[in-house]
Amino acid sequence: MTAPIEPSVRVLLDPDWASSSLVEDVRRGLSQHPRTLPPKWLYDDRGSELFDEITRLPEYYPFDAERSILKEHAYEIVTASRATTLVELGSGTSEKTRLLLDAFTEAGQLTSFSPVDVSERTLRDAAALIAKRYPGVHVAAVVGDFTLHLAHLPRGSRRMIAFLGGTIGNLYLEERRAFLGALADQLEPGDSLLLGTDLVKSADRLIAAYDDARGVTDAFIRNSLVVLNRELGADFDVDAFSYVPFWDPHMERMDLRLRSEVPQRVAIPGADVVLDLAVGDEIRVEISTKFRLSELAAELEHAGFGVTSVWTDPMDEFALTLATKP
Ligand code: AVJ
Repeated sequence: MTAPIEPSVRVLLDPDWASSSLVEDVRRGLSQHPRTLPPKWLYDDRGSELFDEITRLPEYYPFDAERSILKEHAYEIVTASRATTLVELGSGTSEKTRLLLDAFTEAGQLTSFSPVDVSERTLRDAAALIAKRYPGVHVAAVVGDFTLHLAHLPRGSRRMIAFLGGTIGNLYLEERRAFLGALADQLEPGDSLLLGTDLVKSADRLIAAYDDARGVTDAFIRNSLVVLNRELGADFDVDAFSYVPFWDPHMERMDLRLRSEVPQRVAIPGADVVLDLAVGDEIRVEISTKFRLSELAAELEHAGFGVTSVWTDPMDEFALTLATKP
C-alpha cells in the first residue's frame, strides 16, 4: 500500500477579486461594443456549481461527447503522449480527467498531476479527491488563470497539458493565438497539448445546448451580475435583464448575452463605472466558438505545434486533438 501524498495548493490568483484584474477587465469590457464581460469571472462558488449542473443537462452534449472520446481512447492518448506529468488547465471538478488518470495508471506512466483553475474551492475539493483516489501520484494544484500563469506550470519531466471541455472556445481569435503561442513557447520538445474543441454543427442543436429548458444556463450567465454586485459593490437588478443566447453563423460561435429590459442606470463603484442602459442594450457575457478540424490544425501549427492525432465521438460533435511541441 502506498500512502496517499497530500496535495499541495499554490495560489497565484489574488483571493480578493476586487483588487485583482476583475476591475480592469470590467472597465475595459464595458467600454467595448458590444459591452463585454470576460467569462472567467463566471466561476465564483455559485457559478462553478451552476456550470457543474450544466454538464449534467440532457441538452448540453459537449460534456458527454468528450467523455465518450476519453472512454474510448484515453489509453491511446496517454501512451501516445509518453507524458509523466499531467497538467490540466481550467480543470474545474476534474471529473472527466479521471478517465485520463485511470489510463495513465494502467500504463504505469504518471508521477504528478497539476490541476489549474480560478475557482479555489472547486480546485481544493478536486485535488483532495484525486490525491485520495490515486495514491502515488503527486497532486500539485495551482489556483491561477491559464492565460496569465503559464510560466508557473511544473517542469522537469515530459508533460501533457490537457485543456478540455471546449474552454478554448471562450477566447477570441487573437486571444487564442496569443494563448497557443505562449503555451507552445513554454513547452519543451516532446511535451504535448490535449485540446478539447466543440465542432460546428446545426444551429438548433447548439442553441438548445445553451438555452436549456430548466434555465440553468440562464442562471449561470446571469450570475455574472451577482458577482459584480458582490465584488465591486454594483447595483445590477438581475431581474431587469433577459438572457439572449444566439448562434453567430459568420463567426461560428455561440454568443451569450444579457439584454436590459428597462432603461436603467447601474453603478459599479468598485470599478468607478456608471452604466446607462436603454431597453434592448446588451452585455455579452460569453462566447463559445465552434471549430472545424482543418482550421484548428492550421492554428495549432501556426502556434508551433505539430498535430499528432485527432479523435472524435461517433457523431463527430466534439474533437480531442493531441498536438506535440516538436
Ligand atoms: C466551459 C467554456 C466550455 O462554452 O460550452 C456552458 C461554458 N457556458 N454553457 C461552453 C458554458 C454556457 C462552456 N465552457
